[in-house]
Amino acid sequence: MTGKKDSVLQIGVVGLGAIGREHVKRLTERITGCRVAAVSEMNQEIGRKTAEDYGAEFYADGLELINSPKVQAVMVATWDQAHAQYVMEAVKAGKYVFCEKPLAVEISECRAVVEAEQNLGKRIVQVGFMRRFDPGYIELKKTIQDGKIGQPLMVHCCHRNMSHAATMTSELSIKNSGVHEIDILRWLLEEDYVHGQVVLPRQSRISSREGLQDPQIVMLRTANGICIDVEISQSSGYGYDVQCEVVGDLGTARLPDPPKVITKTNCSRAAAIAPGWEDRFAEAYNIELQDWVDSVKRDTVCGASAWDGYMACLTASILGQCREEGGTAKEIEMPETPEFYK
Ligand code: ISE
Repeated sequence: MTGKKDSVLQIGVVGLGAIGREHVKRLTERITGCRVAAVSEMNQEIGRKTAEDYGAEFYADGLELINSPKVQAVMVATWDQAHAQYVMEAVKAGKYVFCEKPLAVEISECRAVVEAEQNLGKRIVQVGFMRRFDPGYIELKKTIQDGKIGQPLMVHCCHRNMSHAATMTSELSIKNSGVHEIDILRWLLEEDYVHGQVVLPRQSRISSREGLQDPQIVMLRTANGICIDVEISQSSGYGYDVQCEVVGDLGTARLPDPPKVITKTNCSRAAAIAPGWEDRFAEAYNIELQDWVDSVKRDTVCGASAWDGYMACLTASILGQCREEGGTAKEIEMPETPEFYK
């Protein structure tokens, strides 16, 4: 892509579920310097309709889309289980690829992606951990790095979804939702994890169904001994709520709650809470995708790398084993980051 700064980046999007459709809209209406040239979707009716609405070409086969000469960069937004095969194809084709989180659901798939990228000799994979672009998390990281709260000792977090899809399981609750926490806290603290554990509270009656333990509490310890607890819930019932408080030896720092108008009426005080991640992290997605497009046009990548995706999947998988074994604590052995990803 060198020397293409002023051209229009031709993007092919594979997968048009909730996030895929959001990205097509955002890339078309909000992000500058690019266009959605092609889309692919298993549900051909949705695929063809989206292609028509956005003046893109429809491909029934995602692999064919990736290899089309009309596509310069690829976005993978399929269901999680299919991410790895499309990312691998894009790497094989030597095309920049933005993969929605998680990079893959299996550790072996993540390992294959980082190996393929290293063999190619150039970083072209970005994983869509959009929280890294959220102004609140960026400010929180700066606060910690400026030393305002001293040395971080503990982090208390919660990740509450208002409700969940019928396909949600105990495993996905960590691999699909919890994976955001795993990535953002590793980024925030700039430390790898050495230890993990899962604690299972009483089951919520709202999300009571076979195969879904909800909520779950994930505990992590970093290399320097910072202790993290994260409540992951798929059914808060009241809204989408993401909280993070870092406790240092000199003070605490808390992720801002997105500012909403506060009303005071009838002896009560109220402010709206976002119903879902689409609203809560809208700004983060805007910044993330604009950055991706601009970076690709400069022939480089930004944001979370395939290595970060691999480390998140590794941690989530070990936590999954902890839960399956009734919550036992486990060591997390994270390999050293290769030079290529530093
Ligand atoms: C969903 O897939 C997302 O990525 C959201 O950001 C996250 O908050 C939610 O829990 C996931 O299910």
